[in-house]
Amino acid sequence: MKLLRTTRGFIVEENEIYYSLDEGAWTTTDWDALLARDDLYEYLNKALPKLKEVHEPALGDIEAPIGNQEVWAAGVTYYKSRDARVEESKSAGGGDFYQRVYDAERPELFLKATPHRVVGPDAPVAIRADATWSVPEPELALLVTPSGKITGYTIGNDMSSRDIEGENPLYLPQAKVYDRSCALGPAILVSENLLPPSTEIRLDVLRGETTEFSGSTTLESLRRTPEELVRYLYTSNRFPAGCFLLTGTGIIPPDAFALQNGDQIRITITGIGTLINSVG
Ligand code: DO4
Ligand code: MG
Repeated sequence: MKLLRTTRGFIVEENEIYYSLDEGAWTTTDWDALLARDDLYEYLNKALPKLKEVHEPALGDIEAPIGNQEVWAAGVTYYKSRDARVEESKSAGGGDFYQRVYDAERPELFLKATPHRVVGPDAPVAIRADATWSVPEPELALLVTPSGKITGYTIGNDMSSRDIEGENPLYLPQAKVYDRSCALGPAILVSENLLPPSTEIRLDVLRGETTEFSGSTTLESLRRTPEELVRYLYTSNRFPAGCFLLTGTGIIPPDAFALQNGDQIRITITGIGTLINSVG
């Protein structure tokens, strides 16, 4: 079952049939209250037979599935990310840190975005004005409730300025956090089950008619479990509205590749959907 936030209200999708959460006893206009529920799956399942069927929402009506949640991100959780970072930061003397964090028990976690820095599907993500080497990072995003329960999954794009990050690891917040540096959506897959290791994450970057880059990975290559990442994030740290946690990238375009304005970024995760954003 999927949950969508649209300009016309909140929508539940089950087997490609769409239902409005805006009718009758199940009316809800409070996205934060919905996302904070530990029983989100049971709640929507119970609501479903009583909801009114509606048309599939148009792409332009779908908003980022975020209210007042912070977006956090894990880093260096795939060996491909580790290898790329070791390489990019070698001359700055930072290479060793990436190898060490990949092997360590404690993961790398950083604050990626506050809600106003997040865009939804079909909206442009940005390249930082002073960056020369920017890439998309296609990542599985967890929806985590205030109590620390993972109740859903969506798609995240952790836009990154690799030249800034590579110059000095201490520049990471500047390389990662700026206006429109994060995309989320289109839907939240609400599920009681963990996603299977075979779940594929796929990235395609189109430049005009040409596919400039394509790559894929699966959750099998994710070195950390979602629960382990949440446990560290929630240690001595409260999230009154819950949060989204991006789980890291396992797809790294070759060093010669840099995003340009006008590129289209398509990120597909099995069972969730495709998040499409242009750069601009
Ligand atoms: O430490 C750099 C950031 C790593 C990251 O964002 C990732 O691996 O996805
Ligand atoms: Mg990342």
